[in-house]
Amino acid sequence: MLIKLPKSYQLNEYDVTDESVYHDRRNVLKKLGFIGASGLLAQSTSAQAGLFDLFKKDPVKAFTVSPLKYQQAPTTSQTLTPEAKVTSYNNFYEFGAQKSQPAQLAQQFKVNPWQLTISGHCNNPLTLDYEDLFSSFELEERIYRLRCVEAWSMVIPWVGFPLAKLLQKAQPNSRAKYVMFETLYDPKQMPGQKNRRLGGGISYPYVEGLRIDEAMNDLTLMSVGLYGKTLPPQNGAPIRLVVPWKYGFKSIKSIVSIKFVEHQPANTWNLLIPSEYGFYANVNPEVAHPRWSQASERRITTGGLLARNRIKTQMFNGYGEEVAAMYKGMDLSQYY
Ligand SMILES: Nc1nc2c(c(=O)[nH]1)N[C@H]1C(S)=C(S)[C@@H](COP(=O)(O)O)O[C@H]1N2
Ligand SMILES: [Mo]
Repeated sequence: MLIKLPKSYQLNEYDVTDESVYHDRRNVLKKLGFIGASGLLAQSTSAQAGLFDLFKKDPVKAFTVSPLKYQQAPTTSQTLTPEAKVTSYNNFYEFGAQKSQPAQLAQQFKVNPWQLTISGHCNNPLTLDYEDLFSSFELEERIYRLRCVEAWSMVIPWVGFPLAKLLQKAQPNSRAKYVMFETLYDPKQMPGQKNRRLGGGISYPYVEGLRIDEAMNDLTLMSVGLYGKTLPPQNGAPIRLVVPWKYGFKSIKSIVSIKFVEHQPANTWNLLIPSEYGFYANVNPEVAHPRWSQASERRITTGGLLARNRIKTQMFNGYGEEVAAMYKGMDLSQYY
């Protein structure tokens, strides 16, 4: 029996921050004199978002990252989410189901040596070692919005290469209809894989999948870095997927296996709660999650105290021009 206890997913659309932060916030608010002992529940969402800044100081920078050589992205008018937030507010249940846990519990995670295997229905199966991840393909910067199914979002400057380049190298054959991804399984290093409660009740390894055309889309990125440096462990070092038009759970971290398969592969959140999380998981403001609306999101930026960071969610997270054609004729409320 799967235990359905991932905390962040039990909260309503305005309370998407993890519980420990929530309780801290109550205390901070009380100390600052903003509220009486029972006042916070009546306070607005925006107050909660802004106050995140107050007590969430710079994360412990114990993790080692090194600079990368890459082609810079064109400048953007979007406000980037500060690096300190990208690396301290994470979903990586292998290192704990609360947002602050991965940054703390993943610090000793060993990413070198690493092996990423590409196999299945292809003519040229291959294995990339740690160094190959950074040298086999030209690295480029991509500034993408990341929209979590929990209704928060960030704008992140990733560094990586299109997944298509790697897949082409493996030469998939006509039986390759889907691509399956797997995260490292190593309970000695990943405490959430040993402890069911810490790991949010998930059966590990974490797995994900894409249809072959989605995998080949130019937007689909294999990321090896962010903010110009290698990925910190909590963001999925040494290599993770980034699929910007889909909910964040599709963007699987710390990948060891990519496999060409004939049939739609399983994906972790769908396995855990199929009525709430599908295979496609395209960002869609019109299809509500059974327990909260997806019409808007809390954009995590610098946002000062009481700043209003709630914005409208865009279809396909704003990437419709590049991806909508792939879903022509599909009922996206059925294929959520
Ligand atoms: N292996 C693995 N990959 C994962 C997750 C996870 O728990 N385990 N969480 C997913 C979710 S829900 C989100 S929103 C993103 C978060 O990525 P970030 O922490 O780099 O922002 O990673 C995704 N990839
Ligand atoms: Mo997510």
